[in-house]
Amino acid sequence: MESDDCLFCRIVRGDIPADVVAEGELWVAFRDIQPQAPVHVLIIPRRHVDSIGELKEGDASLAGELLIAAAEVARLEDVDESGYRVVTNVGERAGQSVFHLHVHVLGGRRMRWPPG
Ligand code: DGP
Repeated sequence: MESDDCLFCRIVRGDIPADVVAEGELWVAFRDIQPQAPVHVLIIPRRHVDSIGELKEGDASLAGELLIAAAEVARLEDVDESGYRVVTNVGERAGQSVFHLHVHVLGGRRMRWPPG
């Protein structure tokens, strides 16, 4: 999908408002509009990537930054000690509905396993 049509690219550009909780050079973190837990933040790369399935060897620093950002968001949202889950869905069958890579950070309640 071209970035002009991509919902999360539009959030990165500021065309669509979002409740931003943190930002880095390569990423933006904002609250999910349909929270599945008391804390539910999405971390997205500023650059359009469909999913982690599209990441290449040269994207290692971006991939690492997204995980480090997840830990930072957990600290900011005060769930770092109580526990939290980091999820990224790849493909429609796995539950991906927005095809711009995003990492979910969920916390503030007990998580079950296996996920549905
Ligand atoms: P996924 O199903 O893994 O692709 O997650 C997409 C998430 O994006 C879903 O939890 C709802 C969230 N979402 C969809 N549209 C918007 C939006 O316009 N703003 C925000 N903040 N979140 C959105």
